[in-house]
Amino acid sequence: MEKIGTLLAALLLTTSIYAQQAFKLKVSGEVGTPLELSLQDLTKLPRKNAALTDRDGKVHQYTGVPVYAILQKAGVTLGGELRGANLSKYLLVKCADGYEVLLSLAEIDNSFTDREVILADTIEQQPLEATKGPLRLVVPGEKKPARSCFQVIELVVGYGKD
Ligand SMILES: Nc1nc2c(c(=O)[nH]1)N[C@H]1C(S)=C(S)[C@@H](COP(=O)(O)O)O[C@H]1N2
Ligand SMILES: [Mo]
Repeated sequence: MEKIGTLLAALLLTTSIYAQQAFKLKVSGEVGTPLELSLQDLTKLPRKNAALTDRDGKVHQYTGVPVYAILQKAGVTLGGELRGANLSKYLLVKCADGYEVLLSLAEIDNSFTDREVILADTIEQQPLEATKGPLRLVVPGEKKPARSCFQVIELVVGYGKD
């Protein structure tokens, strides 16, 4: 019985390691270069902290990669290029359960705001639990955590102009 338990634990561990290795974050839409980033790829980008207040008012510390840095890597019109018609572009963040949230590009551009929106992979210095990970969008400075969507799988840049 004990052996079966050990085998099962080993199997679960292998499966979760495999899932982590197989994971790819897609970056698509109005981008210069569409990307499929592994968690390993994300380790090469800068890291930032962001605080998120949960539904019970408790503050949690997350760390991860600024969304700005990921979009910059994909050649999205940010910084000096985020003006004129480009201001009607948006970021749609898609999650494994079908949940989707939208931000305007200006909300994540550090030439517009000091608020650092990140794709987090740790909470309180620990990896996110499987039901929330491997990546969670953390939108700090909001009254509720509804836009901080978990199990993010894709970033889609769109054009909202009529
Ligand atoms: N993928 C995904 N992310 C989501 C949601 C969801 O249904 N799916 N719900 C949101 C809402 S409405 C809230 S209040 C918070 C809850 O986060 P928590 O379960 O970590 O407290 O997650 C947000 N992120
Ligand atoms: Mo919510």
